[in-house]
Amino acid sequence: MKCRKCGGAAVLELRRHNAAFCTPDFLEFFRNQIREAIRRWRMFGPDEHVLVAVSGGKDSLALWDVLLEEGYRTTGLYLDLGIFDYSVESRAKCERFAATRGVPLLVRPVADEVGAPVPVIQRVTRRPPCSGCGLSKRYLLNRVALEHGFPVVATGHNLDDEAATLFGSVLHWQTEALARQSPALASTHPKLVRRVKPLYRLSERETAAYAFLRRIDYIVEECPFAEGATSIAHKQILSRMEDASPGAKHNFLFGYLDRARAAFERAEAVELRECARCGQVTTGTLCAFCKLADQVKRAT
Ligand code: Q46
Ligand code: ZN
Repeated sequence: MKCRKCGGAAVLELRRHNAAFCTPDFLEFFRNQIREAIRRWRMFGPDEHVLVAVSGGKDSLALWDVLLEEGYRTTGLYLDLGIFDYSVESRAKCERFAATRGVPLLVRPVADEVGAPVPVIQRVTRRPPCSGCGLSKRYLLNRVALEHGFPVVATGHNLDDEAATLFGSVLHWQTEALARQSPALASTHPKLVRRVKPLYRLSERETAAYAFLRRIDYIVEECPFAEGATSIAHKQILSRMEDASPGAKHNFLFGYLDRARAAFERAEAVELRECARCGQVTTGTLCAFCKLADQVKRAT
């Protein structure tokens, strides 16, 4: 196997690109995909201070690594979900990453904000753990960014994540979710911070290879609640399709972004208000986060 760029010995084959790369050329390919994502979706400019949401996993730390290498001004944000050893270890990975590179990291425990950690939220709400967890993460990312005056939040969602989310939304024809599915969500309200996903062009396998080749120390174990989550089942289905037909995930996601998304966006324009309690953006009177915190308070 030879590197497509230099003809040297390749370390990684990328079937969907019909290419193989040596280590330096793969790293360059990876950074180029991120540059292209940032450019094409005008995610942020060189002078903007980017808040990078990090979980301690390969994707978000690889993203942070590339943004630092590219010279962006960044601060990490770790939301401590309180999920047993998984949270203890993943927090330690983020703290070590930030310390060795001398970059700032904000840490916010979800329990301080909602009133209880994710496992207790799950018991109280009797809903899948990812439901309260995902809601809290989305809400806190935005609020912390606003509080600190960051113009943009970057998350480590990759091509596999985005294709799986799209697949789930299509299966149930969740038109609101389809309208919001994008590598870059503009700020449509003064209290909504722009949200971007610079890894959306890169697969999970590619981010794993990047993290390995760059010797990034990340948490390999998944969140214990990930097992059995529907998003994992969707990822497995898409991976089977990818094996049979390399490029299937890419075509599914990119075809949607290029040809279908605009129609959903037009159809789902909603009126935004501010939550009567916390002032964050919502479509109702009280936001979903404040309702969740009320439910936790009543039960604990
Ligand atoms: S952390 Fe939270 Fe994920 Fe764990 S509980 Fe589900 S949403 S799986 S990315
Ligand atoms: Zn609220």
